[in-house]
Amino acid sequence: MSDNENGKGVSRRTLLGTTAAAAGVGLAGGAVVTKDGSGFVSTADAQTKTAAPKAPAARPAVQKTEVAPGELDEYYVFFSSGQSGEMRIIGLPSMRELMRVPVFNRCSATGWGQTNESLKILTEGMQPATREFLKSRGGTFMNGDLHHPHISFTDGTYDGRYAFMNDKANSRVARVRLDIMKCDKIIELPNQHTVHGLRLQKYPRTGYVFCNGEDGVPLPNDGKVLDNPKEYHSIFTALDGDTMKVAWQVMVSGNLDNVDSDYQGKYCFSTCYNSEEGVTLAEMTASEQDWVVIFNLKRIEEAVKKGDYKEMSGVPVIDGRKGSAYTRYVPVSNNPHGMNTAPDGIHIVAAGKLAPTVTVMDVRKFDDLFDDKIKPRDVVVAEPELGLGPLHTAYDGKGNAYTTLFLDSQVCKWNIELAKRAFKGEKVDPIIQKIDVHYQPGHNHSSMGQTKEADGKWLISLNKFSKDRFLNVGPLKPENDQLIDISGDKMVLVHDGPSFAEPHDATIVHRSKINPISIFDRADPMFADAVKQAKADGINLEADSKLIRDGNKVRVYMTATAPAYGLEQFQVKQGDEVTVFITNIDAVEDLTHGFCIVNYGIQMEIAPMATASVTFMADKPGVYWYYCSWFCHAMHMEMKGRMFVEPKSV
Ligand code: RUQ
Ligand code: CUA
Ligand code: CA
Repeated sequence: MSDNENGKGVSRRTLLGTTAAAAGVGLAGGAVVTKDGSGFVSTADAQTKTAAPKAPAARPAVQKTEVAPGELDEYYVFFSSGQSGEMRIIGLPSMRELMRVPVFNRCSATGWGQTNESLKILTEGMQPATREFLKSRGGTFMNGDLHHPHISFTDGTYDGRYAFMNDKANSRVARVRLDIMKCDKIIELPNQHTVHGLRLQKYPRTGYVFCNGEDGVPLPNDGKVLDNPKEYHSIFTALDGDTMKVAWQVMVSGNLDNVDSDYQGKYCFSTCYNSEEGVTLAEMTASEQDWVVIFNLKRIEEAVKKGDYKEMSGVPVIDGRKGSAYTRYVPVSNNPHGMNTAPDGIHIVAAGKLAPTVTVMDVRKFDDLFDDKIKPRDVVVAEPELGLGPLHTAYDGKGNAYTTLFLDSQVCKWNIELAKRAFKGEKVDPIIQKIDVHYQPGHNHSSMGQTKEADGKWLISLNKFSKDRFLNVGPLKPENDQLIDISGDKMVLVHDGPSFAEPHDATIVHRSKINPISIFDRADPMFADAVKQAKADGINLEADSKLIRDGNKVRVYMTATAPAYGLEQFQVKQGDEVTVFITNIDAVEDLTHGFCIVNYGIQMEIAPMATASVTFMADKPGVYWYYCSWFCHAMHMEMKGRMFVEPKSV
């Protein structure tokens, strides 16, 4: 058991030489002080706090994380990977990494970003100007910044259909099919410059995918405007999760950071840290207060129906700036960050970031707010002071909330009812416990905690720094995703989990909700184009291995069944455009084949009963071996063949 878990009132603050009342947040280049002005914390101070390395000792609580060989985890965790651009699947409580699903990145193992199937997904939802921009740059973005993966809902809980996620880097939203754990749709959001916060409609179902536009730019962004802040706009988007098309957008005042939605299907709400509409750090932190924007879904849908919008880039954009009937702006302390709905269906919490407080609102009051029966601040029912740098809040379904404190490197457990009573003036302390985490936590997540089925068993804290917690691997260190047992009265830290850049967010889903298949259905839309082309060429993908020449286009069809390809060689001409279609006809669980052409930069995965295809120019003459790159058989090394590219003129 950690000897410093009872962080409340001890060591940390003494170390920092400050108190819970101190509201200063250290930022590179100087400290920012909030209105009470009492506390400066330099980044250097905050980041030199490291614990002395401890020798492993017998700790019974840790055994709860042990998943014995051959046993399965109880939960799936869908992890983002930030600037790595992929989605990761981790098992909980073991914290073992189970899978990486390429989404906004390129993947050498699967051929994501190279196969025709993936290129279609990566390019079909692009804006025309982006398609043009990328023409001379390989046709797709090479990078992405995946922050927020969230699972589709039906009636307030996960339905196991899809995961949706954002790409902050290139303003895209992706969908992963959870039956096959592959991305099937990507859309670039028009009129938005970055998409940050992403959450889903919880009721009656998803439904909408809510996407926050973080940065404002001139609209249209055509180089005519630089210094007129009035023409800079941030845009909120509601996507239709079934069609992956924009349903509508809302132009807001300020910017948008994180978002969440209610359990009634009536509202969603976003934090804004740049109500100042500034373009520099000093400008963005100048005000004492920013706000939470509340979106009234019904009113917005009616506005779209009756045409109260401007069409921009082919989608309806509603004016939801301050004073609009479609939104309300609730003032909160400067530069809020996380926005998290409690599983009680009533409370939502905006985290203060630059303020030591979080703001609790009651969604039942929003109808009156929109009818102007109450003032914006009247929806606030508590504002407990928790510590320095509150970023995100998770819940246990038993009335308690768990807020990460970035600067304090702690998770604070507090009680919502107690916070409400304290807000009314009663002398009660809503804080139940603080636990040290290592170090500087961003998001945290509880098991099923973002659904009405929150079960109060586990909490993970996604810490941005690991410092001394792992063997040193050089200047670039892993992050540390820590597992905390929250099933008892006290939080107990039970596991350190190093992870590569940069899990921002995660969703913990009970395994009963997720039911992936093991062998592809031949009717799967993932390879429908290949099936169509084969049919046109008179090819039966599951039986035929054959080359079809069509002018200088060559289509090579072959089966793969361990340990042989249907063709041990094929011959093309220099200058041909070659498409290779491989069909894995091994209907055997876990028997994946690969296809790699040596010195041609070609590599892809072909899962059981799937077809995958890749197109390339055969512009280098010679003999090129192709081989199976996924270990499939005792004779896997021998699963190969030769491509002969005949020179143009000999
Ligand atoms: S954000 S560390 Cu990109 Cu989810 Cu808060
Ligand atoms: Cu087929 Cu290895
Ligand atoms: Ca601000």
